Amino acid sequence: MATARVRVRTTVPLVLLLLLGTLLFAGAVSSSRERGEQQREQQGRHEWRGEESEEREQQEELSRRKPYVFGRRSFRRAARSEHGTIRSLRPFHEASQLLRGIRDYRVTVLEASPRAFVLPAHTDAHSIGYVVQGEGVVTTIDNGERRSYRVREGSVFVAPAGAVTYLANTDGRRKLVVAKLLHTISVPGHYQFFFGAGGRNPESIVSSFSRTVQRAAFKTSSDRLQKLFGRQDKGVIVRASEQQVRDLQRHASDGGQQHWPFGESRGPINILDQRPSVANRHGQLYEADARSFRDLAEHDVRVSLVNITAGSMSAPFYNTRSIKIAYVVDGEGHAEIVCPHLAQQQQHGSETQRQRKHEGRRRSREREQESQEKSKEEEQWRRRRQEGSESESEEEEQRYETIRARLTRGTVFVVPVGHPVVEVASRDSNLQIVCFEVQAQRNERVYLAGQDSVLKKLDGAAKELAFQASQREVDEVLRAQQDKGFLQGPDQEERRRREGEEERGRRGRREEVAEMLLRMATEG
Ligand SMILES: [Cu+2]
Repeated sequence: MATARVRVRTTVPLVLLLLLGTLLFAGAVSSSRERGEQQREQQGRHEWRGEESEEREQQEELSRRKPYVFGRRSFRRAARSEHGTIRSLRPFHEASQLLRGIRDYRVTVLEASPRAFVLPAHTDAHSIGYVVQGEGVVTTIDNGERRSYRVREGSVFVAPAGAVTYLANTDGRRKLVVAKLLHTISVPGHYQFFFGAGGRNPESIVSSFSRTVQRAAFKTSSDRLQKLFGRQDKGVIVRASEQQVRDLQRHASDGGQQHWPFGESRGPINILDQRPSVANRHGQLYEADARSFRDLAEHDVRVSLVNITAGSMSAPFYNTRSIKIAYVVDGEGHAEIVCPHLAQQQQHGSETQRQRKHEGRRRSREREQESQEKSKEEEQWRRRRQEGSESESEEEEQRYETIRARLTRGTVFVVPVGHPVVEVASRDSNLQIVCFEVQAQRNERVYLAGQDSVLKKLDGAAKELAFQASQREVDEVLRAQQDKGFLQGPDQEERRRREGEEERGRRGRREEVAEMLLRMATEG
């Protein structure tokens, strides 16, 4: 437990910075990303790129099998300069139909080099940032007021749509990494960056007006305007001098959520400074929502950090209302997500195959016809499902498919409403995940195992009927697990036995801890 804590503390400032950087970066990146996408589209029209389409097919196949899991390769670069990148996950609803419910949200990650500065911009989306690593200063101009805040690993900050925002990595040696959730409010699932201050790269929105309008608006000659808005060409992320970083820091505060709800307080909070809402030797859960963090109130989003001790796991649970969008901050492990949709799709798939056989081979016709057929099949299938219980149909059993996702730093996974999930840390490292839960209000985490398992709360008779077993038998099983929230992981038991059997010369737990601490210290 001590190890877990230490690890979290060291990673959190970094995380905050990262988040911030990401937030800023994401804005900047987006516009160039969209441009890149357009270019790619145009290229595609001119030349056939076999490799790309193969890769796309592979990705599509993967997203069919694991629609809730996105590896590092699922990100596109939205902006890049010598001093940092902004990467962006493509819109969820484009990745899978099953993710339509979060089509308004996007995930971006900003990585800013030491002393990098992300240019001032506004976006047509709200953004909620979590600093994964490093430290920096975030500034927003909102309602005519400029506010600057210091952020570090664990900081959560909100930049409302339209507010001019900029960010600097204030550390001279470490990267700043920020993971951001963007809430799009204009074009669902798409966001754009708008640079006012700037020059040629990124292009300034100001210099995009006609010359005559610019002259009239600024009451200045075209020459002087061109000089001012035609110079900067180093991209969205540039490098600041030490002096400039000091200047940016001068008016920055730490954010003052400690007065909430008694006074007006704004600015980021550090989630790792909060008391964990669940904590034991197997893990801790830190949370920020509208109650603890005013800025989140209007977004209906909860941000949490889960730290699972090496070899431990979260208790299986589901969310009653929230859709969880998770980003792996550090460590390794895996998640299991139980999904009825995929099982239904599979049944559907085998059903239509059978149907095709009966219908004979009419398959080599034109595409259009094929898709018409498909939708006909789909409709037949749907109708049959609706009739379901009346006609004896073989496919009416409720079944689930388990999606197993390998988790490493940078993996994103989504857990839809009601879907049970478990997260397991590898034996070698703590697993840290930042979660953005949308539709947070009145959401409840319901545990399926552990001391506060919902199954324990069933009526005695309901237990007997549901399990076809005596109440005592049922209770015996349900009471065996005494921990709650975080539990011992699947491998630990076995490992402990093995450790006991093996000789003393072997690496002990204590040495592992020391090694981990050392790694933490040197990684920074
Ligand atoms: Cu599902």
